[in-house]
Amino acid sequence: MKKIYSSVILIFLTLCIYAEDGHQLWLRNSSPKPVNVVCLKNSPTLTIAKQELQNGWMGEMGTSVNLVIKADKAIRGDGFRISKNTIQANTENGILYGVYELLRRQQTGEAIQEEICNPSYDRRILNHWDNLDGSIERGYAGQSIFWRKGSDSLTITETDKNLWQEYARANASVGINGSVLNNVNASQLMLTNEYLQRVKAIAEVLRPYGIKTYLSVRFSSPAQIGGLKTSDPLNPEVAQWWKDKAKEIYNLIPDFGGFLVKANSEGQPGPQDFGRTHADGANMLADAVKPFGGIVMWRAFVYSASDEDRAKQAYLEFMPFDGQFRDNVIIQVKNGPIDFQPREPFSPLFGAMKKTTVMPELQITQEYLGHSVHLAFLAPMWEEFLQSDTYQNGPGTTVARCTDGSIFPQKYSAIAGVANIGLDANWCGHHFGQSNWYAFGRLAWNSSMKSEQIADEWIKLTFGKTTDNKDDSAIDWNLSFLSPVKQMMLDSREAIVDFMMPLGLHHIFSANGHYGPGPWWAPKGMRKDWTPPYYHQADSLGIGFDRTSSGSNNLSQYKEPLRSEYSDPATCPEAYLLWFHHLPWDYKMKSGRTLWDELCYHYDGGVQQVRRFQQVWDQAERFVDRDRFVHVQRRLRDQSLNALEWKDACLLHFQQFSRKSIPYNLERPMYNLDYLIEKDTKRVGVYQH
Ligand code: BDP
Repeated sequence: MKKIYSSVILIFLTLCIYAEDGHQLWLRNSSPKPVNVVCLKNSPTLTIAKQELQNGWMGEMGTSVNLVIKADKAIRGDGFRISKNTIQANTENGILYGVYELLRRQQTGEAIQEEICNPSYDRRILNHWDNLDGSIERGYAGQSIFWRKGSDSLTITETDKNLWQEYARANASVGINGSVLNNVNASQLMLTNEYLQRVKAIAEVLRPYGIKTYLSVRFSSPAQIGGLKTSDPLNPEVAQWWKDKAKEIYNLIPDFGGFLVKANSEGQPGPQDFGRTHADGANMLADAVKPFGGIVMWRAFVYSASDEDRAKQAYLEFMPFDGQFRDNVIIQVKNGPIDFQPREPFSPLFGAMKKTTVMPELQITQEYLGHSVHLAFLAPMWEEFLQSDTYQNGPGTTVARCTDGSIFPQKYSAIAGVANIGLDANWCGHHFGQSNWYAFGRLAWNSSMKSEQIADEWIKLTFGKTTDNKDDSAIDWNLSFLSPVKQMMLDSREAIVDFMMPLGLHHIFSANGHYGPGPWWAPKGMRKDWTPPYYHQADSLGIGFDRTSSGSNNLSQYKEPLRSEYSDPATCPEAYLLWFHHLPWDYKMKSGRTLWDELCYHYDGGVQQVRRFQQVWDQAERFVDRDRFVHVQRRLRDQSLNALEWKDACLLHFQQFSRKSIPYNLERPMYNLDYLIEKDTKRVGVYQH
């Protein structure tokens, strides 16, 4: 009997070890070869660098690798010089990044010749929207890895520390060097000593991996936890409270990065509550952290319940203060002027604020792109954004160059991504969600990287074989797995745009969870700019938001030649057509079709595309372990059904205005509109696994 038990346990343990839950992300070194690492200095970071080389070396057996810290003007910040057997850097972090780069190239088979790799942005930061009770705002991968509910919520366990270490390692491997540990809708409790003690413990685990810790702060903290009567930024006692708080934090965490602030936005407190400005608020906090080298990231995600076009509001509110912020304030601007939609033009603030440091904020978690259900590789969206030309200083003034310090003099450069990380074994809910964490890090390091290269690397590292393998099976793998899966990833975001919000449509999701369609959603008394009809403006004449000079004139905030190009529907890119124009249903598109027909083709095309993704994935079965295969297969089925709902809901809703038929060669609607409206009212906020 005993024997049977022990064999059962053995089988169970074996299964646990080999169960492929995706927890290892893109870090899967197998059978390393011996290597001799030479490094004259010692430190926790360098020890990690050495261990990583020893645990993952796939270069020539017995090579001696030199890790050299030596100042070199051609190497910037945490950059490094790499060759087959030497990594040189100015900093220890640079050595660590060089090690990860070398190992990545060995695993993916990329050439290694001597070259310098410098980071595009100095600060490459994840924003966690994690609440202190362990829940995550817009998180679709389980609870927080930093915070939890319950009586033991502040106890620090070995399990916590191990997880934080794995997290830190994954970040460092792609060059991420900062983490904001809590939600921008911040709790005042964050700054109480008991929570700061936990921050200190987290910071200690992240530090050797080169990651600085930052916190989101609630502007009303002085009154809420400091016993003051006000939180007015111009009140000396308030300013002193923040100075003391900064001192307390830096005593615990000497390399603390600074504060992130959401102020006077969506009900959060801010300086305007006291008749003060964004500059007053941000500068007061900046002065508090300045003596310690800290920064303040002040968000420009603001829009009031006025009649002004929401797409214009951040610009209107922030431009008057250009040049009035301290040099350690960075204005953090979402990529688009509205809110992380599947496609938006860049926010007009990029390049326009010439005397203020501006940083992009991207959303890695897929709040508006299908949560952790949809397969959406976001690098193409970020590439499109970073390479958008603002023309602010003539042609070639891309968003990337406006923000990375190459055009405007700025003390800091930074980029942030709202994390998609939670306690799920695979970290991101969807195995392919990991590719977005990876892509954010890679683009933050090198903003000119191409999506294709990022996808290529990620697939090889996550699902791949080692490069030694040049036999038939490797050729088969490249042709039958790598190529089609890469193409699927590259097409995935456009497919989502097509079945959700093609041709420049935006913000037509249902407010019930931000997952399904809701073009009809406009409850009585609701703020207009929270309802889809405000954005699509469908009526008997046509569809789209007029942002030209005959409408809201949002286009006046963009520089020539964009302004003129986008003002004319004939020259406006069709991808942004309904973002900037309200056009008749029978407007002639470039394809020769009417606008209505074109809309139908896009919606249908998106649905068909997801079905093709299912085919691609099903054919990939023999190359993927069972667990990950089935997991992705199931999610693609759900995505397919969801895509169909989007198509039917939007076309049937808009058809009430267009009064035109869906082209007869396209698949007919499968759902009744009533059914979809009813279903939406019952939708739960977060996808349940
Ligand atoms: C919106 C999210 C909301 C965030 C807000 C923000 O729905 O949960 O708090 O962005 O960025 O898109 O502050």
